[in-house]
Amino acid sequence: MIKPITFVIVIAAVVGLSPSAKAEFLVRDVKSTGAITSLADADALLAGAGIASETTAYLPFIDLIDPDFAVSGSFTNDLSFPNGIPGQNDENFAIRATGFLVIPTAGTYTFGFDVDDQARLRIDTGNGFQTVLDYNGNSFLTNEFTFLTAGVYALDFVYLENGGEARAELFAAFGGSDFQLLGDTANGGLAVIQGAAAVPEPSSVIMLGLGAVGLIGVAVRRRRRIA
Ligand SMILES: [Ca+2]
Ligand SMILES: [Ca+2]
Ligand SMILES: [Ca+2]
Repeated sequence: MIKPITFVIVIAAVVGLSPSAKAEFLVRDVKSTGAITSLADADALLAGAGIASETTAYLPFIDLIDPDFAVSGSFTNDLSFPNGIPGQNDENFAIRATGFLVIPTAGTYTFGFDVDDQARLRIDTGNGFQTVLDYNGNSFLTNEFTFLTAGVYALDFVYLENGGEARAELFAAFGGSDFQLLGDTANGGLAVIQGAAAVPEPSSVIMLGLGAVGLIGVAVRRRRRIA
């Protein structure tokens, strides 16, 4: 059980936190030596089958295009796929984007993607990853997902491009708000952070009465202690 003095430490950690340092997705972008046409193909590629090249980057949100062949989609903050080759219509590649989603308020959120070609979103609420969005033939797909407590939840997003245009967008809405890109906190989007593996169980944090900002402070403080 954390003693009351810990509150002081947590608040101090929040004050010293640089929000931009860890507020991002980790994105691995892998090009295949052969055609990939399904999420199963993408999974196999990301697991190591037929890798032609790859690049890993930290990105603030998933609003990605191939600038050489794309329609922007629902959001226009477009970033380039990290492993894309300038001047070339890139084909047959997949990305995995990971991070920890900060849910400030318990409740039902609506998640969505706008992609060309396919994607899948999974979230771990503590009992293993659950599929939230799974490509079903529609490039724009939404689905509701309920969090019983506020907290920090591992997120796993897989996307693939077979041919033609390439676009990946990942967003959510809550409480009647408009969709905002995950990670785009400047525009009201949910925060996505890295390195939250040492975060205590959300229920214990809620018990302490800490909000989302306090939770990030706990995560950073714990990681520093481990490091
Ligand atoms: Ca876009
Ligand atoms: Ca393409
Ligand atoms: Ca395509």
